[in-house]
Amino acid sequence: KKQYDFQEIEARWQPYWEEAGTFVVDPEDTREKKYVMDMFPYPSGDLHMGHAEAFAIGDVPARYARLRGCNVLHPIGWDSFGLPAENAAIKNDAHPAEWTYANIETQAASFKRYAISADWTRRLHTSDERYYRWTQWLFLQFYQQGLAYRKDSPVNWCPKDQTVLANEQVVDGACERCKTPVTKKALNQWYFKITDYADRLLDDMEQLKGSWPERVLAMQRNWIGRSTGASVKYTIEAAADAPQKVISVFTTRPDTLYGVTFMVVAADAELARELVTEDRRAELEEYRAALGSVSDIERQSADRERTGVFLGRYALHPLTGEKLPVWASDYVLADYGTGAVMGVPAHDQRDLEFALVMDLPVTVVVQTEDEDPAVSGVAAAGEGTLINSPAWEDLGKEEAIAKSIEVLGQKELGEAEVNYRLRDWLLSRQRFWGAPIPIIHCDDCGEVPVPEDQLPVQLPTDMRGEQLSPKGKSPLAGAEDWVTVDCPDCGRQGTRDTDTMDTFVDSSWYYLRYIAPQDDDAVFPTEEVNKWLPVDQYVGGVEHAILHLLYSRFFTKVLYDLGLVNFTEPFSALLNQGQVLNGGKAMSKSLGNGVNLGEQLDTFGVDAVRLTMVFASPPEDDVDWADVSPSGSAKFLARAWRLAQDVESEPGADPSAGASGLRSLTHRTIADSEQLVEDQKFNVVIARVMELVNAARKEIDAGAGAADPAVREATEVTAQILSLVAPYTAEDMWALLGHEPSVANSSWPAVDEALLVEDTVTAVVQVKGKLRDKLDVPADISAEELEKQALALPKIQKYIEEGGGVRKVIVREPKLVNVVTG
Ligand code: ANZ
Ligand code: ZN
Repeated sequence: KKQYDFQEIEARWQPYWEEAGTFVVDPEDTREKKYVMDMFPYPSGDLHMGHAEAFAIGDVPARYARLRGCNVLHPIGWDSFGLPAENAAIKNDAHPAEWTYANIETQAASFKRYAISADWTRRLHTSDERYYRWTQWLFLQFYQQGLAYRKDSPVNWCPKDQTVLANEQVVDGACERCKTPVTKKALNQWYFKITDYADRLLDDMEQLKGSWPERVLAMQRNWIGRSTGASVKYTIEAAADAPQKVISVFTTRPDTLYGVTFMVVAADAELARELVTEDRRAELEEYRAALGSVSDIERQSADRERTGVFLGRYALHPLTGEKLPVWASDYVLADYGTGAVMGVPAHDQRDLEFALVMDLPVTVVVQTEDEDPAVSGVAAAGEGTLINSPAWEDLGKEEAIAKSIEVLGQKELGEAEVNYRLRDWLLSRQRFWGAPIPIIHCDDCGEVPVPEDQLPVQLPTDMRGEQLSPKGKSPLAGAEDWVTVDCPDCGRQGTRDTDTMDTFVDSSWYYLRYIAPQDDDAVFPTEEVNKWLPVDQYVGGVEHAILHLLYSRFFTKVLYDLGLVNFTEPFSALLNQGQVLNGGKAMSKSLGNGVNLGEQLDTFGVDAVRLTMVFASPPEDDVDWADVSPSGSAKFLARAWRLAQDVESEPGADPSAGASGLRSLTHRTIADSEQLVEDQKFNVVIARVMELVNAARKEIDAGAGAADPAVREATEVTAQILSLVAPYTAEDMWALLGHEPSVANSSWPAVDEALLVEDTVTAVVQVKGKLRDKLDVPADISAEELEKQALALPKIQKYIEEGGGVRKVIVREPKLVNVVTG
C-alpha cells in the first residue's frame, strides 16, 4: 500500500481546484449568501507565520458555510500602497510598483499553495489604477458633501521619515514605525470629517454587541470618547497691555464650580500667547519650545511633574466674581475641549498636583469620606453632597450638575455640552506611493476637484530611487510635468495637489469593491453590494481594533447617507485571531526567534501546519510555536488518510448495518462539531475528529474490519470535517473513498438524531472475581470513569475494606470491573 505523501497530494489537488474554479462564486447561485472575509495582507515579502495562522482560522468559517450549503464569497486582495514599498524603492533605485507587485506574486503563489478557499477571480490590489481611481472618486464624493476639507494645523511630524503622522501612529511620543521622537509642525492638510459621525459611530455599536469582541467595542468607545458636561464662560480681566476677553472651558463637573481656584490654558494653544502679559512672554515662549517633543499621553500622565507659567492675567469667577489666576501648562491639551480648564484642585487629581506645586488654594466643595486633599495629595473624587456652593448646597452630584447648568444657563454663562475625544481624520500624506488627492489648485478658482472623467489621477511611472526620498513635502511636488495642469474650471495653468491619501482610505472600502473588482464603470454595483453585505464574518488581528475598523464603519455610514448602500455597519461579526509566538515571545529579527513559514510547509506539509495553527488553541488565543507539534499533526493526518485507504465497503453502503458504537460516536462528533464551529472553538473540533479517527481504526482492527459500513461512514465524516482545516488530505481521502471532488462542496454531514441517544449498558462489578454489585453506565464510558464509579459503590467499598484495600483494578469497559484486594 501507498504511504501518505503530502507533497504528492498537494501537487495533485492545488491545480485541480484552480482549474475547476471550486471556490469561484456563481453569479446565478441563489442560495443563502455568506460573506466571509479576512483582513487583506500588506505585500511585505513572502507570507509569514502570522498570515498562516490568520488565514487558516479565517478559512474555517468560509469552508463551513460552504459545506452547510451557503453561497459563499471569500475574497482575497492586497493592501498594496504604503511606505515600505517606497522605502525599498529609494534604497534600490526602483519604482515602488516593482517591489510591490513582485511581492504580491510571491504571496499569491504562497496563498494558493496554502489552499485558502478564496475566489481568485475577485482579486484586487489597492495600488492598481483600476482601484485607486475609485478611491479618488470616493474622496470627491466626500469633498462634495463637505466631509473632506483642508486646514492649517500643527501636525505630528516624524523628522526621520519626513512625514506627517496620525495621532495613532505616535506611540509614547515616537514614530510608530521608526521610533524617532515626534515633533510638531504646521501644515495645510486634508481631513475627513469623521467627527460629524461620532454619535452614530458610538450608538450603532449596539448592533455589534455579542458578535464583535467586547474589548474591541470598548476600544472604539474609548477612542470616540464621548463625555457629557457643560461649557462655562469666564471673563478675563483687562490688563495694562491687553483687553478684556471671554473664554470658555469644558468641564464634566460643573457642580464643582465653587471649588475653582485658578484657570489653566494649554501652553501650546494660541490662546496662551494671546493672554500672556508682555513681561512674561519670554518665559512662556521658552516653556512652549521645550514642549515640542512631548506626547499627549506623557503630558497627561500621573507621574509627570506639574510645570507651568503664570500668564499675569486673572479670570473672574462667573458666580462669585472672585479673581482667579490664569496659568499655562502642558497638562492641558490644546486640541481637546476648548484648550482651557477651570482648576478644581480639591476634586481633580491633575489640578490638585498643579495647585500643590504652584501653591494655589484648595477649596473642598463636595463632602466625601476622603481625607483633606490638600494634606493627602489625593483629590476627593468620591461621591458626596455639595457644600460651600450657595446655589446648589446639599444636593447630590447629579442634581447639582443639573442645577448648575440651569443656573449658568439663566445667566447666559454656560450650557450643557458634549465633547468627544475623536478628532477629524488627517488623511493627507507627503509621500509618493498612495492615491493622489484629486484636487487641482488654481490661483483664480481655488480648490477645483478633478472632473470624474479625468480620473484616475495617475501616479507618475517614471519616478524612482532618490526622486522619491522625502524632503518635507511630497515627492510628487518634484514631478513638474505632473504637477502642472490646466484648471478644469478656467483653463488657466494650475497645479495638482501633491499629497497622497493615507492607506487607511484604501482599506476603508475594499470589502465593497470585492463585489465587482473589474467594473470600470462604477465604484461598486449597489444592488449586488446590498445583496452580499454586510460581511457576515470578518477575521483579522486586534491591531486593527481601532483605526481600520472605525474608518470602515465611517465610510459605510457616509455611503449609506449618499444612498449608495442600504446598511450602516460593514461587518456583522468580527473574529480577532491571536498571534503566533515562539518561546512565549512575538517573533522578531532582533530576538532571532523567527520561524520561516516556507520551511515549515516544506518539512511538514501545508495541512499539518494549518492543522497545528487551528488545533493549538482557541482562535482568539496566541499560538506558541515552541509548544506545538506539527510533526504530531502530520502523523495524525496520515492516520486519517490511511482510514480512507483501508475502507472496503462500497460508496453508498448502508451504514445502519454497521457497528452501533462507532456510529453513535460519528453522529455525536458531527452534532458537537456543528456547535463548536458556531461557537468558534475550532481547536475542540479537531480534538473530536482525532477521537473519531482512533475509534474507526479500532473498529477496523476488531469488529467487521474494513468492510464495516460504519467505518466508511466515520471516514467520510472525518474527511468532510477535516476539510475545514486540512483541505489537501480531506480531498484525497474523499477521492480514495470513491467520491467526485470536491469534498469542499459536498455537504455538512447530516446528523441521525436517533444515534445521539446515549446507550446504556449494565456493568458488573466483582471483588476478587466474585460478582458483588451492578451498575448502569453509558456504553461509551471511559475506563477511568467506570473504575471511579465502581469503586465508589457502598457495597464495593465495604468489600474493599474487609479485603484489606485495593491492590489492583482490572477494567473491561463498559461491562466489567474486577477489584483485587489484599
Ligand atoms: C473641572 C473638573 C472638576 C473636572 C473635577 C474634572 C473633575 P473627559 O472626561 O476626558 O472629557 N479638561 C477639559 N479640557 C481639557 C483639556 N483640553 N486638557 C486636559 N484636561 C481637560 O475630561 C473632562 C475634564 O478634563 C474636564 O472636567 C476638565 O476638568 C478636564 F472634579 O473640569 B474638569
Ligand atoms: Zn481656475
